[in-house]
Amino acid sequence: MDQIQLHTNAAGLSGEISIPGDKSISHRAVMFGAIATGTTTVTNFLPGDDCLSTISCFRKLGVEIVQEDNMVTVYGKGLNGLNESSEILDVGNSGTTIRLLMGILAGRPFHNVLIGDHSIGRRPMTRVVKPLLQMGAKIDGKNNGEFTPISIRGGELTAIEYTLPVASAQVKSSILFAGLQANGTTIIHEPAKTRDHTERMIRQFGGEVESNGLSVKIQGGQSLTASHVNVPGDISSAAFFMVAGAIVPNSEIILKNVGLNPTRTGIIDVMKEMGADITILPNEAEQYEPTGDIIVRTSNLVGTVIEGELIPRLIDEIPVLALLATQAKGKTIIKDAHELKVKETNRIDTVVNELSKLGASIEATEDGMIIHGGTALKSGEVSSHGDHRIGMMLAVAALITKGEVMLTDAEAISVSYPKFFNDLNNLLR
Ligand code: SPQ
Repeated sequence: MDQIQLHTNAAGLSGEISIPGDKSISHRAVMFGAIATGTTTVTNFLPGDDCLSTISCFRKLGVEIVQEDNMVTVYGKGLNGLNESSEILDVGNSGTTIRLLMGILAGRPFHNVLIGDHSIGRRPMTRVVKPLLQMGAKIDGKNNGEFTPISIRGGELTAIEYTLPVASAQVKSSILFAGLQANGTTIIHEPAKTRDHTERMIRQFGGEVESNGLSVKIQGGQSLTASHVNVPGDISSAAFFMVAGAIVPNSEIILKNVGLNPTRTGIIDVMKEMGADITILPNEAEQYEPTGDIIVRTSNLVGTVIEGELIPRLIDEIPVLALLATQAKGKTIIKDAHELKVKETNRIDTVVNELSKLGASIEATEDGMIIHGGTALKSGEVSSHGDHRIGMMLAVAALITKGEVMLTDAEAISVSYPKFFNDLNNLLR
């Protein structure tokens, strides 16, 4: 609950930073390493609290994992190498850990209990529990399996064909992990394309998965082989500096080694549409995940509409895009983003409330928000409410305010970007 004073009235940002490893890919590298046979090495791993929760859970399931800062070695013994944990598995603040882990445990013939922090305790689990029950796992939890604690007894699974009710990479990935262990071919249909890191990593670890438009097909009974994963920088972390570079006067910054997987680059498309001065320099090397450098300069921005199939491609960037919109000419409308209500906080309400405290003209709608741009932000006391992305968005907002801005619960930022303030300080002119 500590309160810190944020840097305000920045004279400009300049220089370059290397963006830390992608959170989604870091989780998956540990998970695939744990269920593959052999020694998996991970470089540029993100040592954020969420990914450390994933490591801790797999250690409790009997997997030897050595982690030193951003280097990880996972000594996988295959799916059969996992054991029942003698302790409760605590996923901390991480939705990705609990939902993907449930897919893995659904096919393991033993019992485990999963818990998390206060925020995890209010995030919906039925979206994962329902298909896994259909496949044959035994799962229960508070409110008929909607909330933690979740108890899971895995076993023999049968493949299903399943249409996701919401566009969610976590639900898709959870079913893919279960499908890997099921009898038959599992087919998943998505309402809109979500991040495909799980599919790419199945192939990287020697497995087969077929992607065809909005459908994904996986054959059960496959075993995976250890690999080396060099994690690209996280575009969701780069997003804070992309927006900072565009709105802080007198700025020009270079963000090195950013993941440019097309299922994640919605923020680049929207910022370009809003008139941001952004240059992308793709890396040539052929990799499982495309990467590149991003150059951003202070920009004249105009409002836009963010909706539809774009939403899953930038879902985690909406808080910082809302801030960007406060500095654009005209109105920005964000819709079709109901999913924001079930993230670490209700990100529609927290963004609207916290940015309003700094003088933004922003209103919540049923499935998003409307932002009237061109407002100068003012001093105030704000809170992350324990949500890392809200904390970083507010730290970027402070850069363009004249008076004092105090932030409560800044420590939440270590969930996805432990060195955020170091990198920000390095860019300040
Ligand atoms: O892991 P967690 O807590 O769910 O993290 C968030 C985030 O902001 O970092 C969401 F709150 O990212 C999710 C993302 O929103 C990570 C993710 C993944 O790695 O598969 C997918 C998205 O969630 P979803 O529910 O749309 O599948």
